Amino acid sequence: MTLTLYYRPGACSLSPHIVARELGLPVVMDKVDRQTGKTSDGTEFVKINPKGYVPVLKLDDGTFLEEGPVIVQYLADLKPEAGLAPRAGTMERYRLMEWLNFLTSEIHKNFSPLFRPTTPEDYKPIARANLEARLGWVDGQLAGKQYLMGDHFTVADAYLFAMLNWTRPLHVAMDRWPNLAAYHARIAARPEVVAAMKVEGLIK
Ligand SMILES: N[C@@H](CCC(=O)N[C@@H](CS)C(=O)NCC(=O)O)C(=O)O
Repeated sequence: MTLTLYYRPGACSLSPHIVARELGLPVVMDKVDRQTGKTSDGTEFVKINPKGYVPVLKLDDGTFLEEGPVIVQYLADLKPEAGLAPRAGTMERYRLMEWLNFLTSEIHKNFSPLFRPTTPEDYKPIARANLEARLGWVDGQLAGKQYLMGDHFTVADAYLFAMLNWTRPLHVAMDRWPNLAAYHARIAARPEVVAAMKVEGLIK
């Protein structure tokens, strides 16, 4: 089975990259060049995903799967025994999807305007306040827990980790949220996370 993950270094595509590595799946990593917008073979990325964003997973049959929260579940379901997502149909799986939906709509999309050069300056403090309120809530949820779902690392943790990496360039100080800061450091130390970060050139 050949899977190809289109990614941009340090973007939310780091989440499925980490998941693939944690699962031991031999996913081919194809970098989308930020300047040219082309993949490694010179294809215009918008021809692959007209929405223009990573991640995209190319499947064995040549079709494409989009949307990070769905891609990570697809990958986890290829190796359910690894436990990166509870079995489909269980209440625990809905709890995971509850996290993924919160992360994508409330965390990810409050980060996005802070990166976009076209965001009006007077909106940025509002987006920042929204983001900080939600990160503060997550900090409370992590009290006494190793990971979002409890003691086990899941695909939701890969997603939140990828986004927490953005706090540094945006000067969102994490030390006011001790559970979240410890959680970020805990995930950063996982061997497959270190390996994924190295492949993307995020650390040496
Ligand atoms: N709804 C999409 C959003 C993905 C997204 O926002 N991707 C960003 C990177 S984190 C992106 O590629 N933005 C366009 C760009 O960087 O040019 C998903 O959840 O996968």
